[in-house]
Amino acid sequence: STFYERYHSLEDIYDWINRTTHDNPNTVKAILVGSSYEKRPLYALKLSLNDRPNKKAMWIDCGIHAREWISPAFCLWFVHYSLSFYKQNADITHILDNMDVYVLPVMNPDGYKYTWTTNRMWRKNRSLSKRSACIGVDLNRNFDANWCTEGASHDPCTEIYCGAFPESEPESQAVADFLRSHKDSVQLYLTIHSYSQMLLFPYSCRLDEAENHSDLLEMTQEAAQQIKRYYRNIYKHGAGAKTIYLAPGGSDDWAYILGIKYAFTFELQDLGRYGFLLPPSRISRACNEALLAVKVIAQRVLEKT
Ligand code: 0X9
Ligand code: ZN
Repeated sequence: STFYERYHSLEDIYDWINRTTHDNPNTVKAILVGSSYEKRPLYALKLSLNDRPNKKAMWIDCGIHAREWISPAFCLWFVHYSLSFYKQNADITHILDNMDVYVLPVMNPDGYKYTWTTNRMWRKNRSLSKRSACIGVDLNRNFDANWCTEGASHDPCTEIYCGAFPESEPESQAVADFLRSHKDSVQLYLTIHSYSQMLLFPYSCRLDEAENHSDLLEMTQEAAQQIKRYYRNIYKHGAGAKTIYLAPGGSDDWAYILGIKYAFTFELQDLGRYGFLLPPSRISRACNEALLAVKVIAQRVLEKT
C-alpha cells in the first residue's frame, strides 16, 4: 500500500507537512494557526496553485474528533491528489485555478496522539477542567452557535461536553480566529468526520432551515448521486438537526453564521461495520468518495459566487 493508504501517527503527519511544504515551495505554505491545549502546533497548509489575484478560498479541517482516523487520512489524501492531478484532472484544475485551499489535517492533535498511545476510542481534546477530574472538551460543541443548548452537555464527564464557554479551547479558538480574519475570501467551509456516510449542512444547532437551504440541499443531493453512481455507496444528506440530531456549538453552523454560506460536515465511511476502526484497506475508497463530493460542491460554489 502507498503512504496515503495507511493511517499515520501524529509525528508522521508533522513530518509529512514539512516534506510537503519543502517539496512544493511555490505552491504550498504551512501557516501556524495556533496551538493545542498541550502546546502542539496547529498547521494549516495553504495550497495556492495559481497566482491569479483576489482568488476565493475554501477551508477543510480534519481530525476534530480524535478517534475518527479516516478524517486526517482524507486531508492528506486531498492535498496529495491536488498536487498530483492539477493540470491532469479537469475538475481539480478548475477548482484550484479559482480557489486557494486551506487544509488543517489535525485540528485536535492532543486527542489524536492519545488515540495512538492510550485509548483508541477517545473523541474530545485533552484539556483539564477546573471543576472535574474528567478530561476533554468536545471541540464540535465548543463553537459559538447556540452554544450548549439541547444536544450538548455542561458535564465534563460526557462525550459532548461543550466546555466552560464558547471557544474556551485553544483549538476551536484558533480555527475561529483564522476564519474570522479570512471570511472575505473563504466561501466554502468543509469539516471531515466519520462515520455514517452523510453530507450535512446547517443548521444542526436549531430546527429551522438555513436561508439558502434549497441550494445546500441540491448540492449535497448531486454529490450523493455521484457517489452512488461511481462507487455504489449511499450517503444521506440534509440539514444536520433533521438528518442526525440537534447538536449545537458545531464548527459548520458557526462558520455559516459567520457568513460562509456554504458550510458542510462530511461523515465518511462506514455505516457501522467497523465504525471508527475502518481498516486501512478501505481508506482509498472512502477518500475517493469524499473527494468526489468535494469536487461537486466546490464546482457548484464557484458557479454561484
Ligand atoms: O456530533 C457531531 O459532532 C458530528 N457527528 S460525529 O459522529 N462525527 O461526532 C456531527 C456534526 C454535525 N454538525 C453539527 N453538529 N454542527
Ligand atoms: Zn466527528
